[in-house]
Amino acid sequence: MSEFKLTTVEEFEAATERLLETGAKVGADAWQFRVKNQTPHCKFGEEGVCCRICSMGPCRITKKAPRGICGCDVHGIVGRNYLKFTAGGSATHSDHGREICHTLYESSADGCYQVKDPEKLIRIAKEWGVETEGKDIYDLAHEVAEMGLWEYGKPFGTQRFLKRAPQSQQELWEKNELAPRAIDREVSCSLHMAHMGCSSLPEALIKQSIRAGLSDGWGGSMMGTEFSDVLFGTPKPIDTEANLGVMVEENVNIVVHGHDPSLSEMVCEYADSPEMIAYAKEMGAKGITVSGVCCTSNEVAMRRGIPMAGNFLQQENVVLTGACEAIVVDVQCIFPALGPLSKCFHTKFITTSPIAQMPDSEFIRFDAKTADEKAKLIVKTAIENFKNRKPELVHIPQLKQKATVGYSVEAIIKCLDGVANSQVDEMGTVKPLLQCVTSGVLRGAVAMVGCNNPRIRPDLAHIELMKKLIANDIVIIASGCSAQAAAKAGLMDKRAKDICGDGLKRVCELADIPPVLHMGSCVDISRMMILASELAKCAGTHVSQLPVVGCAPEWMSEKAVSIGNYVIGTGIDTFLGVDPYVSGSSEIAEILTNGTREWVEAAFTVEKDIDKLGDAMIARIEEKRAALGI
Ligand code: NFS
Ligand code: SF4
Repeated sequence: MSEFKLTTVEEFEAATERLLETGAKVGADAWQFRVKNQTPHCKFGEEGVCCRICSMGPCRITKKAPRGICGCDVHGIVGRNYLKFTAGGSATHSDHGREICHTLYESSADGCYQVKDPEKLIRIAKEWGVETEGKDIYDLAHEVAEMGLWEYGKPFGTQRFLKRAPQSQQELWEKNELAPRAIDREVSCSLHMAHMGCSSLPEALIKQSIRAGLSDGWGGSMMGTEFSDVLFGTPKPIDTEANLGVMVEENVNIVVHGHDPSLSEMVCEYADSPEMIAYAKEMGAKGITVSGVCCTSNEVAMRRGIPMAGNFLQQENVVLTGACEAIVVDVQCIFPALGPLSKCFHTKFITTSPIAQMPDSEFIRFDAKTADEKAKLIVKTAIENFKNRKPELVHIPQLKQKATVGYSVEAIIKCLDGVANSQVDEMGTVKPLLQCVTSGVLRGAVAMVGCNNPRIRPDLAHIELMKKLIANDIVIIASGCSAQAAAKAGLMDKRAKDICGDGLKRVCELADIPPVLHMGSCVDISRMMILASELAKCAGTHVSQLPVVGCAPEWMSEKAVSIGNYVIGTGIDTFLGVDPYVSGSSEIAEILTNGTREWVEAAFTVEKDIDKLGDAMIARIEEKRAALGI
């Protein structure tokens, strides 16, 4: 076995520098240059004190001008901006979940999509009170999918999945009017509250932010995750690789980017077909390599072992290799820069969703009914583009690490069974995991999530924090671009156990797992909510009492703020490395970092110094242990 060594951020950066040299040759722009043009950022925007929700403004709050023209003070303005930011994220994640419900509704025995995990479908159907006995699996799929779609617009009641939370959490939600009703209603209601002349009371604005967030985490995102598992299979541990070195120079390289697995699953399926591989050979390539960027990458890595080319701030790099025949995208986190950038190379930038249309792209509209022919067309387009490569521009940085991914809640339960060798029923329980925590072998767990952001040296915060935490016997569950940062560094290689504390190292050895567990894409943070809930139920505590915290050190998107709201809304303290534009209001900042405890027993901590952020998490975990007397 070759010697194991983590890849450093310096090595990532050297690879990027080399790619930017290629970019310079062809006159390509890159985010590194655009950041310079955009700095320093507008202070009013950064503090969240600018309001432009009516045309009497824009109003900017300063010492000399403490109120907008309508009389709104800074706390109302910052709070409204925060609520709208959350609503944007909740709408986005939830609409992704809605698309998955539609895909499930379109599934059939002989159509483009089948049900790959019928047991999970039956489990959800029973949970929702649907009669399953003697029913055709596709009839059941359609019935459950339609029920899922009603969760978006039902006139009465709250989200069905809330019942999965511990009773104490459900009671808090009810008592404080935080239990999310129909998902679309929470998004609309947020926009309504943030309209000119509606809410300007900080408590009301933050409460609604939490409720809109919860409608994402326990509604739209949870359905996105659960029904993706039903359609494409519940993830199980699988080996893959990560970083740009997964692209293969002799092959046709197709990069899938975005979020909805309906597209990428189909593209992978066709790229793997003998017909397409033969066609690629005919066109002069050795084969076809599909790799991924952002959350789409997480989806297909977990279910198929498709390698991960990179995370958010690496999306331009895949084109800069000069070896990318097509970058195929669906929705979210896609740089519009990919249009002009692809024009500097032979790369086809293929957009597929009416929701994400961009200049300088080729639009191949994708939908559930014609998914197979469209996916085939996309793969063919990439293959036929191979001959247009400019060999003098091709350079793939030879950086990659092995990773074991695919730790769904089901998979974690199964792996951990081996550790405490307790008797488990067929579904398994989280008892062994809990025993590891109560005995102190593991001190606790951190959910590391979120993006990259040029405000933070890319990937450094994710990687340094993870190294620090695992050395302190804290297991990491990771998702989204944070998970990819870990994989690129080598932290999802099982051999990374050697840089852990003794307790975590022992657990990794016994359970045969890496210390950083890949739980999926950002909608899969709903898996983390289920895991935390199961642990709390098993321990007979509130979620807020568990030695578990959340962390998004490099977050950037509206979705991330929605996530933050539902993670604290579920009772889990959350640590951020980037301020969510609220520093302009002492009242909003106070509610978010402390006041929310009164409603949900958790709050945010914002700390830009990464080392201090890590210390604060460890201290919080130890505080929780002490309070439980463990
Ligand atoms: Ni999450 Fe996924 Fe990445 Fe951030 Fe974007 S890909 S949904 S938002 S950037 S982690
Ligand atoms: Fe200004 Fe009030 Fe209009 Fe906002 S709502 S732009 S603070 S007048």
